[in-house]
Amino acid sequence: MKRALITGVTGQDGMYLSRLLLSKGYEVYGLVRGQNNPKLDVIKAWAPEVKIVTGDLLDQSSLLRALNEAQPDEVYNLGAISFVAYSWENAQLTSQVTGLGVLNILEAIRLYAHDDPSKVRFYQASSSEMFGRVQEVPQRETTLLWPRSPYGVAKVYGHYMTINYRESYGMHASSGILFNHESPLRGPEFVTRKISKAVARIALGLQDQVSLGNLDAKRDWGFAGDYVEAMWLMLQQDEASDYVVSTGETHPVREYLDIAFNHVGISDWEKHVYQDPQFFRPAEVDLLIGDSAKAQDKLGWKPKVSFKELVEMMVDADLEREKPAGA
Ligand code: GDR
Repeated sequence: MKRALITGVTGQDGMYLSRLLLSKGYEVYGLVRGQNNPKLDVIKAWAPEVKIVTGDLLDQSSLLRALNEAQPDEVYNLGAISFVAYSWENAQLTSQVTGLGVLNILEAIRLYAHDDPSKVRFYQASSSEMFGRVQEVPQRETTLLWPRSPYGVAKVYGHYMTINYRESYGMHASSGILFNHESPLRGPEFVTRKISKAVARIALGLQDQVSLGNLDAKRDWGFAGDYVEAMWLMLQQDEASDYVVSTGETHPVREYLDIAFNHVGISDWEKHVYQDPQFFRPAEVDLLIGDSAKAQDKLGWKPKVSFKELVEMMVDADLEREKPAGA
């Protein structure tokens, strides 16, 4: 039986990945931070078989302890401060957790597996946010990185540190450059879930308007359930490497709104949406579109859920959650 340790297990990807690994017969350990973490109950309900270990990406000795307890064959580093907008307000903390946290876990693995650092396979959650002011369209593994947010800068650090540990110590360390990926488990601070939740509530007569930022920003949005498969596939390869994971399609926020509102029978949705300067960012990533040819060729991976299916899945889940009890 293989063993895996997941950091960020209480997040969207951690939840999908834990179920995927459990379905493949893994013994799954999830690293959870803090005292009385409110998300603990969520992961326990979602996947009760996951064994919880406590630790913090900022505390290297806690990571060593977690590794000793889990004795993993595979480590998936999904833990991070992941909300880009927040990273301008908390740039140092984001740099520490999202950036330095990667070094802490890599170094902990190197110390733990000192006889053979390649025996623990490592996945780093890198991000399309690293492409920022894009230098090439579509973006691929070799595209020059130009991050446009403190979050993006921290992810670049983690990305290169992963490559550095692979090259310096022969670690089986792979970096997945994942474009935006969403699901009904997405946090409500991200634009897709913010919209799906608002649309459901507007359809149910529970609210009338939603305030948003830049509606012209474009993203390459896929389904998180598809993307965690790519993570797993990366660690099953003989050689570690870096892979872009994306759908190859880009859509403006406006189009997401259009599909979501039309799904609940509202076509004149503009009257329900207003733009609020507080949701605009100091610097924007305007056009993200990924070329996942390498992942498709080498991993045999491809996205299954279309953009329209994704939007409708999220709206349907929020309609279910928001409908009055007994309805
Ligand atoms: P992103 O996701 O920053 O791409 O990072 P987010 O959903 O927050 O923003 C996407 C785009 O939508 C625009 N936008 C708004 N965004 C939010 N959150 N709220 C709004 O009201 C709003 N209005 C418009 C934003 O300006 C932006 O252009 C996500 C995260 O999951 C990262 O952790 C991950 O690395 C990347 O995706 C890939």
